[in-house]
Amino acid sequence: WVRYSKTKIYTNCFIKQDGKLLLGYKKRGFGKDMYNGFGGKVEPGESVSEAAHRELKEEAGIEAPLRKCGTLLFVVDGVEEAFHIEVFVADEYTGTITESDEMRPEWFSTNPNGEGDLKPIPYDKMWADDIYWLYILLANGNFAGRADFLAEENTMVKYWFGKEETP
Ligand code: 6OG
Repeated sequence: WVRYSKTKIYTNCFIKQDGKLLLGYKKRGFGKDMYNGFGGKVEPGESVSEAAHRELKEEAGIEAPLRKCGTLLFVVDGVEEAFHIEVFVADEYTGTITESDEMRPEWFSTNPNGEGDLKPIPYDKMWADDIYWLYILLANGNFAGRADFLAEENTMVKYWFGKEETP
């Protein structure tokens, strides 16, 4: 394990509305064939919030009044840089949800049994950390967490996640 080095900052955005959660099926690159929120690297010269809005537009074709709700730090065995991810959420959006080269958007039910045509949130096809904080996001809470992942594997060897207490 690299004990200290640099962090790279990413965004991850979720849209929730009326018992539904919008996720994207990642078609290529990092996290391929898994579902996640919409996001990516913060580019030089832009703020984290600007990056979040840009990535949501690029990957899902929509705009939304995003609110920052969580901070995650991941260290991967053998990878020098740690991943710092700022998580955003919105309860509404404007525009037409559009598939991109990178992501295929899909609605899921927040009900564990699904609802009508909608399947429940596919935790088995998501990063292993998501199940520990997504329920806090869905309940409008804020959270922070960290995890150590094995190299090129969706396996956490050590982790901690928590709901932020409001002062
Ligand atoms: P691009 O490389 O496609 O951005 N990401 C993670 N999200 C979760 N939930 N868990 C992880 O555990 C993650 N590692 C990375 C950040 C990658 C996108 O994937 C997210 C970005 O939204 C390891 O530009």
